[in-house]
Amino acid sequence: MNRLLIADEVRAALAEGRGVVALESSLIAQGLPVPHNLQTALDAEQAVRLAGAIPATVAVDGGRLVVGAGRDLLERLADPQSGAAKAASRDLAPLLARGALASTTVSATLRAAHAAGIRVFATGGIGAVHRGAAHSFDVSSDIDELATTPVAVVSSGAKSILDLPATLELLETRRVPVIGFGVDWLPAFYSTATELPLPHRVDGDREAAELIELHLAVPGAGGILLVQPPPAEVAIPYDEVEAWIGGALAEAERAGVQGGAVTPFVLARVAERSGGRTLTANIGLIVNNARTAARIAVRLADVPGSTVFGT
Ligand code: PSU
Ligand code: MN
Repeated sequence: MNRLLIADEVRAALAEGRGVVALESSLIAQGLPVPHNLQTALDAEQAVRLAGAIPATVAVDGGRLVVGAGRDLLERLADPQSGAAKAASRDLAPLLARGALASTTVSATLRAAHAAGIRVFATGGIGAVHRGAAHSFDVSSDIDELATTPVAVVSSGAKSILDLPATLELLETRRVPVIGFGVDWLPAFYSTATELPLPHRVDGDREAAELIELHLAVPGAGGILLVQPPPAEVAIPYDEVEAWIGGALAEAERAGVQGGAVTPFVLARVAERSGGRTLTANIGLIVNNARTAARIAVRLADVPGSTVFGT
């Protein structure tokens, strides 16, 4: 049985060598509140189309790994009544086996994108090393999946509710290149920059596409992470965000939240404490990352795949 269901439009675009951008769906089912979740998913898809590429939102439904969710599936994912599960890559088989409805996190979306032959993927921020991970061992599987799956991810780095210095260290250990898209410093998700320098940078879609083509051709290549700040009009100063995050993390600890529930819980509490400002920033950066990914995907479709490492 073929468990991979690629939407006709996505399949045709891939066959014609056009730009395609994979999008995750955990931000729809767990990351953002109603009604912003569905609207953001549609806006991200629209941004991809306006930039000339085809969006492929990934999810799990009816025993299939869907690449290119239709409107109906997006609506079900966005509806809390439908109780969509959160699928990281390790959950794919169990959720497929029981025909569950599930969103896909970055790790599961990476697997799906690669299986479908998609090379560019956009998200808000990857999951990474949680604060206190030295004791809790809570490190998102997104990092290990990125290390082994040859797909380019366009993001605003890792969510700043996480431990960003430790995340950069772990990305280095797992040999994931972190590339500033027009920036030299790691963005802090809701905020423009941290004081953490990035090892590499590209300027513009064309340079990004050329680097991605080359990286994916390197023998044994895994993924590559491109990072860009949120749009200036929605970015929030770092110190302000830090205060909300501190309070939200303390709440999570008091409430005994664990595992996959941690990220959605903390994101929701930070949004509350900020009076919705982090929500506006989160939405803005998701759509902006989708747009940038689409521009890069369009360029990538034009870059001659001529790199070889021959003997
Ligand atoms: N970015 C957002 N909102 C989100 C996520 C990313 O702006 O909700 C999701 C992604 O799907 C990411 C997941 O893979 O959070 C990480 O979850 P965890 O920390 O449990 O690995
Ligand atoms: Mn976790």
